[in-house]
Amino acid sequence: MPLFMGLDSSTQGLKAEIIDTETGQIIVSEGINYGRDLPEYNCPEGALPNDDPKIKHADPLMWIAALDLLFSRLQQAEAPLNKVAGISGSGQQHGSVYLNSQFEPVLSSLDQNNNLASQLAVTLSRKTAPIWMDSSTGEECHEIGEQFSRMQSDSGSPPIERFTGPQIRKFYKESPEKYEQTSTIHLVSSFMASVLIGQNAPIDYGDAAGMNLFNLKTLNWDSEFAEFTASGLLNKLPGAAPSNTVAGTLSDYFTKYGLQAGTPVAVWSGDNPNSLIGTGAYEHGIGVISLGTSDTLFAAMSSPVTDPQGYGHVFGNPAGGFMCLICFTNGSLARERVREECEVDYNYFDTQACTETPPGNNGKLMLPYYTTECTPLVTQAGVKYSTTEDYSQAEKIRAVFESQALSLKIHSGWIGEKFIKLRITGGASKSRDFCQIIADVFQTPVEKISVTDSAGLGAAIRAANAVSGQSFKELCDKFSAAGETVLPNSSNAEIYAKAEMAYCKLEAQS
Ligand code: XUL
Repeated sequence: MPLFMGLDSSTQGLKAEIIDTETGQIIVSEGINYGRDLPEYNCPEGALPNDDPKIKHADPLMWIAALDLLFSRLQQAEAPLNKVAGISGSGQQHGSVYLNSQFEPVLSSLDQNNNLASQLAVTLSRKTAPIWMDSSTGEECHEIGEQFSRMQSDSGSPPIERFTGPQIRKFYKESPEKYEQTSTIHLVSSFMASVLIGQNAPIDYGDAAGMNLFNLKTLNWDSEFAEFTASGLLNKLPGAAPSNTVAGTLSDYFTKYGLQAGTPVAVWSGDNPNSLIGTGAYEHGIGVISLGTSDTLFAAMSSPVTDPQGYGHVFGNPAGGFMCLICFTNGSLARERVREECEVDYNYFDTQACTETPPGNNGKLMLPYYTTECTPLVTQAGVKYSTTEDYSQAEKIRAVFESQALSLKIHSGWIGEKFIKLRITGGASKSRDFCQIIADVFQTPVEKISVTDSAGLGAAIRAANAVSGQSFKELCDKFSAAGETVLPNSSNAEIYAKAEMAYCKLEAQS
């Protein structure tokens, strides 16, 4: 029974997926929620409270306390941990952990009678870790952008507030002494992998590309970017490695949960690169739309083209080559606000509203900026409508669906490829009407996939690939098969081509 484990250290919690690659079954799926299970860390939604809404940090000790808790729960539930033949993981992207010279010595002599958080507390040179939701580095992005006109073409993205480089520069400027005391700066992914293997683990190309420090042309750290970001930074970064690298073997500490010491641990990656694998979209031609708190669109790329507007990003594809990612902050956040404003239940919202309104919504669109938006960049929240006429409940609901679908289409145009199909995942994919609107706007078939944790599944598949050499095709055919397909209605093509132009105009006016 060849079992592999994928861990998913996300904003809200830590999950584990154990897959059996012979039967094609996910045999264990278990999770910890930080707010519910670890309230003492004061990060109910994944971030510590802060008076400045732009600052979003988390306690990195909470992430490793979750490892202890999750493994002990799995052990209690008699999960076959002793049969796990390989482990990998997924981390929320961009977040960074700052460690002093004690990190590796403490890791190599962990005491099984004590927990991870209390033993590793002394190894933090910065008590908190900025996460991807932080947008407080506008000044640093400006400075980096002024210095390097090649940042986007070489790193895959212009300087971005939540990316690790600008975050490190802010720390270096504000706390130079603590920066000096820092020996190693890890991403969430490489930090968690290091704890598992008892020594510093490398950062994979997928997650490295979300730092404004990695050069996609050389597939290594860019020494000029690093030195300008913070003096001496190159010496504080772990190595960068392909995503199928085995980073090391499981530390003896984890045998207390019934895991086997010496189990190979493949390098971890970011949640979006892992999801590319977990949704079976590792080859180009398939676009994935993941409908979550924020919505993302990602796809494997044949060559690393960049977005002229600077909203889209290029990361490493764990299966080799590159992937693009576009993140829309107002995802289910906006849909949920519209549902609440309309005072309707999910049944009406997901299945009825669109039957009462025609495709194109008689020209009624909206810019759904319930919060600030990263695609396009909108720094002041505020919803705008395309007409001053009243919107009925049903019209408002269709307006949010159609506007989000149009924005996904418009802001993915730079990728320059027509997708053969789209795969759709996440909570709102259960709305058949939203899937139909997306299929019609893109004029592309939309396949629903039922994977609940595509990042965790992708990590388990990567572990199997790295450790046992099974191909992504073989693994994804077993685990990421599509469910229902929603076909585009060609008679709506013209309506949405016109709506696309109207939406572009509305966006340009705002
Ligand atoms: C991508 C991004 C988010 C996080 C969520 O650039 O910031 O999707 O990875 O964990």
